[in-house]
Amino acid sequence: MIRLCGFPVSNYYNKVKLVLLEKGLAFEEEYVGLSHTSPRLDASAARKIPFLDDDGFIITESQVICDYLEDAYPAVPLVPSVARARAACRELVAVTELYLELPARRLYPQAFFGGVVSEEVRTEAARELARGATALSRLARFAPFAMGEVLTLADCALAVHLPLVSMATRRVLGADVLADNAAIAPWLMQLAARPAFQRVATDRKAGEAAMAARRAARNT
Ligand SMILES: N[C@@H](CCC(=O)N[C@@H](CS)C(=O)NCC(=O)O)C(=O)O
Repeated sequence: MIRLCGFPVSNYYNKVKLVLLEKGLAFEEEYVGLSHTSPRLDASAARKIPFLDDDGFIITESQVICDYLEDAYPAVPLVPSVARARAACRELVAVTELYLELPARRLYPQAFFGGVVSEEVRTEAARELARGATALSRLARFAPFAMGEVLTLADCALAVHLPLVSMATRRVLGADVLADNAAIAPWLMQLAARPAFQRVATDRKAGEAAMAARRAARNT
């Protein structure tokens, strides 16, 4: 049995979950939090989530997990079969994660957790995010899917990352770094009609509510 380990508030967890759902694979979810004392987290090489446990084979890093799923369970492919198209699909995911999600992540403490990020961090993040937004416009087609006519791994990754990038930059930098890309909103709306994306959204909302309740209980 495939077990996806982590928690449904994580965008990287949800990227893998979308891939599992869209590939139609049977899997279980195992809640693994980031507590320093969690023995289950020891299974993850860098003590990060998500990680996958496929009958005792443990593998970490969302992109590596998705590549493993593609190799081990090819029946419903989510990466094109032609070498150049395969590379382009993975390039779009890499560019989005390196130059949009990761710099936006530096803003998350202020955007989502009540902290404050320094002017220096904001300036550095803004510079990198501008590079990412330009690269995204060059690489993503959103016609109707991220890579063109068929749904791919890129849709699963971008759909969990881009809304966070927009929200974090709007809240911390005062403007959505992706605002100029008019194709994103209709593409997201179209994906939201798919059962896999609906399930991930529902589970994420439940996870956020549970997290807020735990935080409130700690503060009383
Ligand atoms: N490159 C990793 C990123 C995963 C990641 O950043 N996970 C976060 C939760 S969303 C995490 O485990 N953070 C704990 C930490 O950094 O110690 C992947 O693609 O799986």
